[in-house]
This record gives sequence, C-alpha cells and structure tokens, in this order.
Amino acid sequence: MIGDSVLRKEDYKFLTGRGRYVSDINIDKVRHAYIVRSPFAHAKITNVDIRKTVCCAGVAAVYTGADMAADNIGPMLCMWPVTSMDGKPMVEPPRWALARDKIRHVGEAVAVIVADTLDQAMDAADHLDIGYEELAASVDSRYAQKSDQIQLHDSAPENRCFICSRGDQQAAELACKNAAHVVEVKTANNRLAGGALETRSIIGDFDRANDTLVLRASTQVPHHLRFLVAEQLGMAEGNIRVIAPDVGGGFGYKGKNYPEESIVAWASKKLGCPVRWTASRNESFLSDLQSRDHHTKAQLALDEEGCFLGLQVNTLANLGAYVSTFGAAIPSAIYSGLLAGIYRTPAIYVEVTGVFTNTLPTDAYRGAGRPEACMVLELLADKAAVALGMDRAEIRRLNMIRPEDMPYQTPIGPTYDSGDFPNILDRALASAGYDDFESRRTQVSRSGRLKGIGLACFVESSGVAPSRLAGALGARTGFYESAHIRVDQSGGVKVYLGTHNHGQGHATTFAQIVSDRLGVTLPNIEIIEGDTGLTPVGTGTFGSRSMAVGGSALDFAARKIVEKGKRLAAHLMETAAADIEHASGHYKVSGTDRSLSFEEIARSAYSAHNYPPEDFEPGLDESAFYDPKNFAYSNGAHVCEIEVDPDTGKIDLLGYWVVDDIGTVINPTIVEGQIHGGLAQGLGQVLMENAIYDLDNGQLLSGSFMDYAMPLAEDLPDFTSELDQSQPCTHNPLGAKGCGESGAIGAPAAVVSAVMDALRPLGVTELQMPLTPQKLWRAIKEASE
Ligand code: MCN
Repeated sequence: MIGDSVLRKEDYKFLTGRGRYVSDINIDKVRHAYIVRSPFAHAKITNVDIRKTVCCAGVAAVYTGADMAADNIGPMLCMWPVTSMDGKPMVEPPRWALARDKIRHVGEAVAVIVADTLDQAMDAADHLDIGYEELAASVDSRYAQKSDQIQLHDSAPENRCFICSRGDQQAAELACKNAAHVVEVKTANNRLAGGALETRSIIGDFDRANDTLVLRASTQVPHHLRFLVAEQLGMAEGNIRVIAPDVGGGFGYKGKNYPEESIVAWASKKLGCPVRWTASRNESFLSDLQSRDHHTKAQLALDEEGCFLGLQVNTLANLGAYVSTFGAAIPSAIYSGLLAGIYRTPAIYVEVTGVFTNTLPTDAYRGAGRPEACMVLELLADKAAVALGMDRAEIRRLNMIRPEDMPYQTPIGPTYDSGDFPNILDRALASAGYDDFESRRTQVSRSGRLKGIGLACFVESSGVAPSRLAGALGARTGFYESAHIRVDQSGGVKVYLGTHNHGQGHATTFAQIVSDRLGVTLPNIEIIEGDTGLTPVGTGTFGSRSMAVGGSALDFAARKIVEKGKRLAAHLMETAAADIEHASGHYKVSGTDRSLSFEEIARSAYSAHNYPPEDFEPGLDESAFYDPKNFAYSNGAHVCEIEVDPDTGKIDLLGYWVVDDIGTVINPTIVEGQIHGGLAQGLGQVLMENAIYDLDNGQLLSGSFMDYAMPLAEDLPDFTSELDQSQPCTHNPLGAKGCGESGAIGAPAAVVSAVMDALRPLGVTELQMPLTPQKLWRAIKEASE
C-alpha cells in the first residue's frame, strides 16, 4: 500500500456536501456571539457603556475585558518564547482575549454580545458606546524601533520584542571583508492573509453539572487548544474536550490560539448555555493571523571562482501587535535556522529582530519561515552569478552540499541527514529544458516580449520537531505525536491520532500505512483525529509533520499489534513466536502451511478462551508515542519560465517544473495535490497577494477579497511535478519527509528569479513582491526612460 496512488477515501463526503464543519453542528438552546472590534489601530479605551445594549431584544449578555479581568481570565500564552542574544527572555506583554485598556490593532476584540440570534447580537452592537482616544499608529517594522512617539507596550522599549542571533559574527564579517566579491540584497517578504474556504468557527458548551466544557473549533491543534483554553480559564485540562470536526483548510493560521476561543468558552460557562461564533469573511481579514512581513539585508562573500565564503543576514520580523502562539519562533528558531540552505557556506551570521507594530499578529502560514529563508539565499545566488558572469545553475551546483557530505552540520546549527541537492536541481533543469532556454528567448525577443527563466532550490525543516531541541530553544510544549490502534473482534481497525486532517488526505494515507503493516484492507480501517476526548495526546498538524512524526507513531503502534498477534498466533499454533511470520494479513508458522488470519487472531484476542491469563492480556489494542530525533529535511528545486508583456507588465507563467525529495512517498497522488496547493499559495504570494495597512493610521487596506488578490485556477500554469525517492529520511521508520508546504517555499523565489532574468537586460535590478503588472510596467517604463 505504501507508494500506491489510492484515491482519497474522504472525498466522497466532501464532494457530495456531506462534510460536517463546526457551522453544520446544531446544538439545542445555543446562543450567538458577536464580537465588537476596534475601528482604530492604536487607541486608549476611555469608556464602555453597555446599558443600552443589554436592553436590546434577545440579548443575554454583553461582556468586556473588565468582566474577563473580574473573573481572573488569564492572558493568551505564547507557546514558544525565545531568548535574546543578550541572554534575556523576549518581551512578552500580556495579550488579553478582550482588550482591557488599550487597542493595538484594527479589529482587536473589545466586547462580546451574546444574543438569541446573530442578527440580534449585531443589531445590539449599534447601541454599544465605546469611547476611544486614538493614538498614532506604527505599522512598518523598519520605523517601529525608531518612532519614539509610538510605544505599543510599556515593557517593550523601541517596540522591540527580541534580537536573536545564530552563527559566528566575526567569521562572517571577516569573510565579507576579505572576499574577492561581495553581493548584497535588500528584500521585503510581503505580508499574507490566510483565506481558507471555511472561516474560523467555535461552539463552546459548558456543562455546569459536571464542570466540563466541550469546545468545537475549526482548529488544526485540538490538544494545544485544550491546554491553552484551560490555562486561560483556570480549568483542569481533563475537564475540557476539544472537538475539531471537518475543517475547511487551515494553512497554519488555524493552528494557533485565538481570542474568540476563550471568549466563547468563558461566555458559555458564565451564561450556562452553549455559545457559538463564526467569523464573517470580512471579520476573518480583521482577526485571522497574518504572516511573513520580513525586511532583510544580506551579504554574500565569494572567492574568485564563485565559492561561497561567508554570509551575513539581518532581518526585521514584524510580529504585529502581540506575540502570537508561535509568532516569535517562526522568524527565530525556524527561519534563521535554515539560512545555510543547501549551500556549503563556512561562515554564517544571522540576526533577527522581532518588532511590535499596530498590525494583526503574525504567525505560521504555509511555509512559515522557510519561503523567507529560500528567498534570501536564492536572491543572493542569482545576484552572485550575475556579478561573476556565471550561469545561475552552475553557481548553485558549485556551492551545494553533496550527498557524500551527509550528515552535514551547518555552521548555524541544524544537521541535515540526507539529500542529493545537485541531482534534484539537475532533474528540474532537464525537465524544464533549461539548456535550450536561450534559443527560446531569442525567438521571442523579436516580438518584444521579455522572456525569463527562474530557479530556486531549498531545504526545509519538515516534521517539526525534536521536543528536546525545541525545549532547548524555549518551547513550552513538546512536539511528539501519538497513535492508538484498536482492532475489534472482527478484525476491523480504528486508528486514533493526535494529528488533524483539514485537507491533507490523512484518512487515506494513514490507512495505507495500517493496511501495509497489518494486512487489513482499506475499507476496514477508520482514521479518527481531532477529538481530545477520543485520541491520545498529540501536538497537531502544522510544519508538515503529520506523516514524518504522526505516521512514525502509527508505524510503532502497528508494530506492537503485529508483535502481539505473533505471540497469540504462536500460542494458538503451539510454536515459538520467533517462528511466526506475518505477511499479507496472515500469521504463518515458518516453513509450514499452517497459518491464522488477522481476523482469527483478533477474534481469539477478544474471546480470550485460549490464553493463560498470567501470560496474556486480552484484546488487540496498542498505542505509541513518537518523538522525532531530528527534523525531516525535505528539499526541492523549482524552475519556471515566464514572459512579461512590456506594454502591460503582465507576467505569463508558461511552465512550472518541480522536483521534490520528500523521502519515501506514501501516496504520490495526494503528495502531488499537496505540492500543487503549495505552489498556488507561493505563486499567490509572488504575483498578487499583499496584506497592507495605511501607514498613517494603521487601517487594513486589504480587508476583503476585492482588495486582497487571491489567485484563481486561471492564474496558474500546469505544473510538472516529480518526486525523487532516492534519499529517504534516515531517522524515522517510514523514511518519510514532509511535503505539505514545499510548493509554497520555492515558488516565490523561482518566479522572482525568472522575472529578474527577463527584466535584467533593461537594467532592472531589484523588485519587491508582489510582482503586480503595475509594478513591472512602472519598472520597465522607468528603465527605458
Ligand atoms: N504524505 C505522503 N508521503 C510523504 C509525506 C506526506 O504521502 N512522504 C502525505 C501525508 O500522508 C498527508 C499529506 O501528504 O496526507 C501531507 O503530509 P505532511 O507533509 O506530513 O503535512 P501535514 O499532513 O502535517 O499537513 C500540514 C501541511 C501544512 S504545514 C500546511 S500549512 C498545509 C498543508 O499541509 N495546509 C493545508 N497542506 C494543506 N492542504 C490542504 N488541503 N489544506 C490545508 O489547510
């Protein structure tokens, strides 16, 4: 089953409208919450008058930050704080679910109105009187540290949260000082908004009789959410059950803790009735986490031949108004750790400054730190090739870490265990016809159109993360995974996992592993995720970790089932367990034709008629936890060919080729779909998506899909995607590396590389994402004037 392109088991229900999302769940006597949000980016709350609102029809309650404070509701917890280079912990100002005295971004929750219907709650909001004293706002991380007039948090002078560093500053500086060549880039990684099909949705259902809470939420991380809500509400974790049913896309931003989760849970507890909230699309833009938003300066030192000698990177990461759940770790632990990329650069120094601004908090979104690292390195590689008159592929090949260098420890920490980076690039170039590109360019140049080819290579830290390492870097949580396999007496299998499926196809791929290991057919295997009341404690789905970490836990649990089955079979067939072979769902005595089927073993395990109780426990039910030994270092190469129309600045994507090394592939079709999805998001970032704020007042200018351009199918080319399985992950039992984000990591850098290749002959040397037609048209005009 492993390696088979089995069709997704879950698609029937989704394609026939039988998915069950939080909003599909009806609960008796449920009330509706409407969140009143700040219209200002930065303001003091001067007064809140709820008197008229509470009298409105259908209103059950109006609560503010003061009410939460009176109930001792705690602040939202950052799950991975980081330490600054001076050894001090980062500044961690409190983030309250409902603002208490000050507003720090447009859309921040100020009050909640709970009413019998949503319309009644919304109508009542018109009667809520909130006084604000507007303050000057700061939205751009480049100015936030300098604007002494604008201070977001008293505890964060110059709006700085942390300055983290990695590597050897002296060595990198020296390399740049003495090198034959030094190239420099300044790049801005544009801010993105999520935009899943299903907006965030929550139902809180508190049971006073038992002091228990059921929280249904469109989340990627049910166990994290249970812990975080328990912390805020001061409840025992065991009294909370989080259920994440079908979730219509998460992309990382639904893997974090949001104010609405504790607001709804607490309101349900206070009112003694279920309370529900679902974000409108407009509200999603104002309340969902955003991502990226880096400003980076980097220098690469090279010798005469083009060998990389040293790298210095300085990045400003815009954290937004507060530190989100993993908001500090993404630019520090994840992004900065990948700045060696696939290259053998002996001296590297990276400094990342996390800055507060009056914008929505930033956190993980598909790729999370890795597209940013890829962009910096690939811009430098291209620039170096041009400066030295070398071919862009050649300079990369020259500097790549080779398979014989593995395991390879980079000078900034991570150790890659496997990968053949030159082979991956060469396959992608061959597939794209890179060697013939110049003749294609010459042919087209007669028409005036500007043709370019771009390439980008990357390594990514999927399979997040060894708990010990994350703990050493400050994480307040472990990153293991768990699996529980329950075989019933007819041989049917139910698998409970700590991960969560919100589009990735887990119901199929995890079933393939079980089928492969136990020899049970797919229809007899059910995968259950997303319910803390049923599944063992897990970390959740993000960081392309479910297969590498959750799949490994499952593999270990399956081995336990096989082993117990062998002992049972040995007893029944009166032989030693060592003589039992297990294959294709049968337990056979080696060298004989005596065998028992998996179903027979299961039946006997539950009837327990034949076993001496001192030697055997009845049942066939095993679980395993798995903590990865290292990240699973997936890698890939992207090549794209484009044409730019000089009269309009429009980019046509003519072809897109990717080769990915994700180790052992469980389901090639699902993986291809994952890569396509990631590519769509990466191309969205480079071509059109941009979350922008008014520099003067901090208003979100891209607050709807009329202003925030989401790519459509017609904007995207056909993708040619290949998988290379020659370098399996060496430290997990499946050999699998993650694939869920890879498309989004390489695509922005590949397209920038292609567009710069097309425009370089005109003298255009720098363009920042998104590469909109207007931006290109202006650059072309300016270059020709
Ligand atoms: N897979 C496989 N062989 C491998 C690796 C993975 O067959 N060697 C399969 C897996 O079994 C799984 C899928 O590919 O069905 C993705 O696996 P993995 O790379 O482990 O990623 P996760 O399942 O942990 O998913 C998280 C990842 C991330 S971080 C984002 S963001 C993302 C993504 O996946 N969000 C998605 N893909 C998404 N796809 C959809 N439809 N919706 C989202 O919100």
